[in-house]
Amino acid sequence: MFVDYSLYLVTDRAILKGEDIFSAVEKALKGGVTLVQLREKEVSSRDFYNIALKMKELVNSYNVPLIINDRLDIAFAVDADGLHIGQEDLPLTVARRLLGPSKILGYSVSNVDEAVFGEKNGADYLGAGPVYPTGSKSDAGEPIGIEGLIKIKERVSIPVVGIGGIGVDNISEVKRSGIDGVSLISAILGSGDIEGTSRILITKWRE
Ligand code: TZP
Ligand code: MG
Repeated sequence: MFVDYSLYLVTDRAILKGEDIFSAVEKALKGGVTLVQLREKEVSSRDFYNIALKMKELVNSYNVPLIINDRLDIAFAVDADGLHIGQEDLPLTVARRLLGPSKILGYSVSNVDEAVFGEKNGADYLGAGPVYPTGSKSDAGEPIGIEGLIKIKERVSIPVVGIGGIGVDNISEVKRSGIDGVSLISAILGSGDIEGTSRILITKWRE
């Protein structure tokens, strides 16, 4: 499956201040996001399932894949296009074995050792960060900076997506590191104009 990692939206309802998540994601899709990850940290399994089911239909109607954060069961239940896991989630090898070869499997890393491990053990892409300080993840750790991204990119051949503190003002600098895409929460969902900001970001990325 060809996946365009250029502008990868990760959802966070905390930042939406009550705006409906589906209409927010649809604006981002209209603006040009190329991949969407549904990340739900504080809902019941039933609610996560129901949101994921509807989100899958919406996102796929724009020919964009939907990735589920952390929950393999939810990914299976809604036949999502992939799963994204971190260092504290199911072991990567187990997730790959259960998921099968054809679904997209993403893995969060913050250094070269984790990145090399990820590539060897079944990840299709790496989410590397935080690149810059972020207010969207309390336990994100120390920023790795552009230098950290470059080191990771040099050591693996699978796609690398930068995450953490990326927005309109620094997306061009991140692109120059040579990575394959950027993953964002607040710069898109926290902006007053989700569609317009997504369009600016994808335009800058493609410059
Ligand atoms: N993982 C590392 S940083 C981060 C996640 C989920 C949060 C990114 O959010 P923002 O608002 O784009 O900095
Ligand atoms: Mg996780």
